[in-house]
Amino acid sequence: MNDADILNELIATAKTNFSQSATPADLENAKAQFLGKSGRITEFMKGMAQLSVEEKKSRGAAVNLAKQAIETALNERRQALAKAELEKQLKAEALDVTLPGCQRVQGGLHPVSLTLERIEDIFGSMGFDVAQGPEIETDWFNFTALNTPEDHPARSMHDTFYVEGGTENAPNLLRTHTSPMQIRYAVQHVKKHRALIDAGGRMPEIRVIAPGRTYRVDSDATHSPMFHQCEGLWIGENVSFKDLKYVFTYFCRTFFESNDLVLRFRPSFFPFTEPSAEIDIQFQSGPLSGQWLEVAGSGQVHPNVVRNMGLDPEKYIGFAFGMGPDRLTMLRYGVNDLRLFFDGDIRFLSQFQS
Ligand code: 2U9
Repeated sequence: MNDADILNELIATAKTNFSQSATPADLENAKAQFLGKSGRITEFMKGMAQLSVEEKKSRGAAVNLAKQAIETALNERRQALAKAELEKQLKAEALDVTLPGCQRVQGGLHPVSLTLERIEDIFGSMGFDVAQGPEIETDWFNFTALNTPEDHPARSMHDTFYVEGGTENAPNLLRTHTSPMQIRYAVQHVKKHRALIDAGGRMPEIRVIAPGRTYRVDSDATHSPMFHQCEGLWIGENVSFKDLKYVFTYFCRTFFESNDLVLRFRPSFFPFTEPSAEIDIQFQSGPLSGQWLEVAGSGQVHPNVVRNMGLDPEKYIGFAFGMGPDRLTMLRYGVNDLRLFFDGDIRFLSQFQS
């Protein structure tokens, strides 16, 4: 075989080996067999040492051409393998942009919870503490301490859910209002300051709201057996109806974000307050403009109730109010059926995400 044949055969073998290399590592091994230090091209060049200058020139040129041909074949195979690798990777990591997204569903507060937070913030800004307590109450805290007579209709089984526990004369029940929590709070407060009170000192005022769940035997479009209440209490040495009017006006105007909203106090009766008043509000603009809407009950705390807190009603006086956060939520958002709040329909509830 002459030089040309040998070099052509070398090029052909290299091309075959390269095309049979399935991975970049195989390809580099195949390259070493031809272009490496002891590869076949290098070996071929070693045999040129004894040749004449002319022969070296022509043979050298032929070897360089063969070397270039092998390097070209090598680079082509390198590129082909890299391309195949990239395609394999792209296929493995293929992304179908038409698939629906994996969005994380974010929950939100119930509209009544939003109202309760709002009430707590507004009264908190006026120095009211927030008290929470038991939903199963004793007859004493729910009725007796609140000056509710033995024969009051609210105490009947038609109105109140009685539960096991307690005694025949003092049964346990689901609280019908949050007022028992205010009594509990006041009794604790008075206990804490007993020494100061007995010494004739100035007791820090009781200023508290009690938001929470309450229960009555009642169910229709505007009544639910479980409903929310928020009651407030402010007791001190010189707390008057004037303060009630100021506090409640500020609350309503802030809650409904309506600075020209007006209040009306209508005489009423509750066993735990005397005198008592219903509180109506009137918007001056918007869809409810001009109508009088009842939003709360209120009154000066009855002397018997002040006495049940452990205080002298001749010295301590104040006011209380009670409102229904469910109804406030209906008014604020224009909801016309109370039951929507308790059905748990996500299409309704998701409209209140803030
Ligand atoms: C103490 C003393 C007195 C709280 C009061 C009302 C009037 C009242 C209703 C409004 C809407 C209940 O949810 S509702 O139906 N509440 O009319 N509540 S005065 O009186 C108290 C509370 C605690 C120690």
